[in-house]
Amino acid sequence: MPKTLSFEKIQDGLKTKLFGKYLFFAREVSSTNDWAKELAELGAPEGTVAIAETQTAGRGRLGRKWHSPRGGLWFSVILKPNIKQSEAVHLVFLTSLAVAETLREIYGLKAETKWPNDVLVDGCKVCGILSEMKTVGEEVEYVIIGIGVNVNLDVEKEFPKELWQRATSIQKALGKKISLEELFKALLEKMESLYQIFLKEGFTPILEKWKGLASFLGCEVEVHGDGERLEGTALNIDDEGALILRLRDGSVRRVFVGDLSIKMKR
Ligand code: BT5
Repeated sequence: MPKTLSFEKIQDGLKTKLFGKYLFFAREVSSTNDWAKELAELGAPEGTVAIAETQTAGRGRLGRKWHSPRGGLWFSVILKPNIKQSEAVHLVFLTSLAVAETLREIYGLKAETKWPNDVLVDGCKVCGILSEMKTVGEEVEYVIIGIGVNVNLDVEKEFPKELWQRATSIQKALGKKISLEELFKALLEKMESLYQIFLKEGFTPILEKWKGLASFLGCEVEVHGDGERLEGTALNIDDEGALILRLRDGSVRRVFVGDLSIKMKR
């Protein structure tokens, strides 16, 4: 299975109507989120996708580095839903759900969703999502959903040592390489079908499915964010995407941003 992406193969047989109808492909870019933003500013329609074989400046949240060697899927989707700025976080949940469901259905992997923006396999990060948006007042003009999936990658060879315990790849989990193009098309198809549900029925059905794949709920967790470290039990996710945490002293907090690590499984 090659590490290179074939532009013909990522379009061939794609069953979506909206996602990937306009598809931009490059061997190398700085960040597909930056590229998609440029395209959105030029008037690219909803569903436009920018995908690259490698990124030289792939980003995570808070400007953190996202390692993007050849063999992964690094792409960004432009969405223009009629929602408020505070609701844009729903699209991150929708996307991690799409990735987790796809990895389960096609490859039989026990993929899990983790607050706020991860998909885990074997307790390690296999996918990260970065959403960025442009707003006009309270309304969203467009959202860029950036998706990074570690696919045909040798974690120990291609990632720095500090990620060996925290990151995984589909290759590592399955013990073999898979078709990048097939996974990409399946992801777009799943995202599109969940997006239709989201537009018709709102966030509730998405969140319910997401929670069904979130094994950290009910666990002892640690959350780093906004300059503080919180410890407690992850009780729930509310309809604004906030983590509901019961702290050691029994009080309950809603947490909107942060990095969560699981201390003890249920
Ligand atoms: C994320 O940030 O998880 C969002 C990642 C989004 C990447 C996509 S790729 C396409 C699009 N274009 C971009 O430039 N970005 C998006 P965060 O939760 O902040 O996690 C970042 C942290 O994950 C880093 O600080 C590392 O510790 C770790 N990390 C970096 N590269 C990784 C990788 N490939 N796999 C797993 N973990 C990684």
